[in-house]
Amino acid sequence: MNGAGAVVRTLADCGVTTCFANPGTSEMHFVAALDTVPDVRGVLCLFEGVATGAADGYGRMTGRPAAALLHLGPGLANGLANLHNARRARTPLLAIVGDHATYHKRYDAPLESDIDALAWSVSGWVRRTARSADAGCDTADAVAAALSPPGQVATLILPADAGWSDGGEPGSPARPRPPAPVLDELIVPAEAALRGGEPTVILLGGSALRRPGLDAASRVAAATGARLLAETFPARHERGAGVPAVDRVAYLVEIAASQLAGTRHLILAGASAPVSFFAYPGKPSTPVPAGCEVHVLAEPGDDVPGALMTLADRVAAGAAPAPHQPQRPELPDGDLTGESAAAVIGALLPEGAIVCDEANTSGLWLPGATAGAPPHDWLSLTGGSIGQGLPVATGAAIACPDRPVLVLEADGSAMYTGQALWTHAREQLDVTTVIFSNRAYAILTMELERTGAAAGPTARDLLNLSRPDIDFTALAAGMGVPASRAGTAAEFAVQLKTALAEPGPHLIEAALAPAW
Ligand SMILES: Cc1ncc(C[n+]2csc(CCOP(=O)(O)OP(=O)(O)O)c2C)c(N)n1
Repeated sequence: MNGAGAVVRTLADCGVTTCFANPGTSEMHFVAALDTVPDVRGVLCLFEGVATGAADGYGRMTGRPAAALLHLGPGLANGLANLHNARRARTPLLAIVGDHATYHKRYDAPLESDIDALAWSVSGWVRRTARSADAGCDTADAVAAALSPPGQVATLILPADAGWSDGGEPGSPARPRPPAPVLDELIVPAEAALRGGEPTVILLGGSALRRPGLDAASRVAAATGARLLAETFPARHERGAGVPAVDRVAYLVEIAASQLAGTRHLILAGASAPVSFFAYPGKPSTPVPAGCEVHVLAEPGDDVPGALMTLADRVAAGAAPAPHQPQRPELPDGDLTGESAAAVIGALLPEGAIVCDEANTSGLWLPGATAGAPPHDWLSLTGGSIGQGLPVATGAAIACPDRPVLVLEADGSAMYTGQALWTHAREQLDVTTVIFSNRAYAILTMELERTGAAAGPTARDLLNLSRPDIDFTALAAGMGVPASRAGTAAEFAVQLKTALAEPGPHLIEAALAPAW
């Protein structure tokens, strides 16, 4: 067995059964090894940002890493933005980056670059395999590192000769470390704050936003009067009818500050204390009010649901969680706007849907319109690096082939990694993509005002996506995804119903009336 064979065999043995790939010459032996290990499914992605975003979506939905196969430094660099989002999501993810053969590096061939430096910018673990005999063990270590709680990007750099040389041996899967149990020292201050009767908010993040954590937090809220909030951009949030509802901390720091106004105790459960996304002249960097005491109940790598359950048993012994009641909006009529589109989505969202939300300004009405829809998962733009929605949906659909995936995608963001549609078609993934076509970088028009920048017509033209208008139905059709355009709320409802009813990928361009 050569080193590449040992890597792929070890991946399969460790349960890494999907590899989102955009390979090159230095990865040819890895690619060849996929033929000998059918347990690992290779999925071709036509841009590295699709491969890394897909691995993020897969990891968020399974809790296990997928591999992203990338070509030297430039391939890794192309994938970095979505690795950044995966790092912020704390997703277990294994990046495998091919490199030149060890003896070839000193020639400084054109693709030579500092892969390690790029890798460390997003990874919690990086290793360069020295020789074929180490390839299997290094792979097993990489998988264990990716799974280290709460999850992280692990990058394995694989020189071509370590891949093609004989002497490879599969590595033994390592048992991942479990999340750390939460100590009494952390529970006691949170309990005291909750018993003190002062205004208290519990901020939920990471694994707290799954059913067991939500139920426990809801019990605490019911018994103590504490309010619950969720981090602004959760990696995966279970919500809908029957699940306790939790609003998210708002993106705009002024609104976040009003959500937290008067709070005397902020208890962090798997979340970091909230901060403003950006600094603005004259505005605070954090919405946490002065004088508010911040208590860390559980860090993201801890047993966060366990901590919440312990807390609930202490302060809410008799209390039951408060599930959100089933409730859907009426199907609207009239213009297609962000608001009416949200009502259509809320009315039609199927049970068990995985929603990949990169709707940006068009998504303002979505949380309210979908709160009482049948239970679903909501995946958001964790790191603020746009171009994640379509790739994340790719990985989520491969991870959960029996669940419908709905991508809610703003037009500007769609143009970063639109190649994902080709993979949706090739793999016949059950992904419905809605493009919110407002023909603008609308949020930046707002940010222009907020930053106080003096904007003229040249500045505004850089935030405008018309001239020409982008024809998303043509782009989708060109990549093999059936597509339609909706110009009214009623058209959108008919098209969404059809797309959700038929298996396989679909795209609907929601041509919105201009909002600004
Ligand atoms: C990788 C990356 N590049 C650039 C940006 C800056 N940026 C933030 S929002 C945005 C435009 C968003 O436009 P669109 O996706 O159409 O959503 P809209 O604001 O119109 O709702 C840009 C370019 C970013 N966040 N990430």
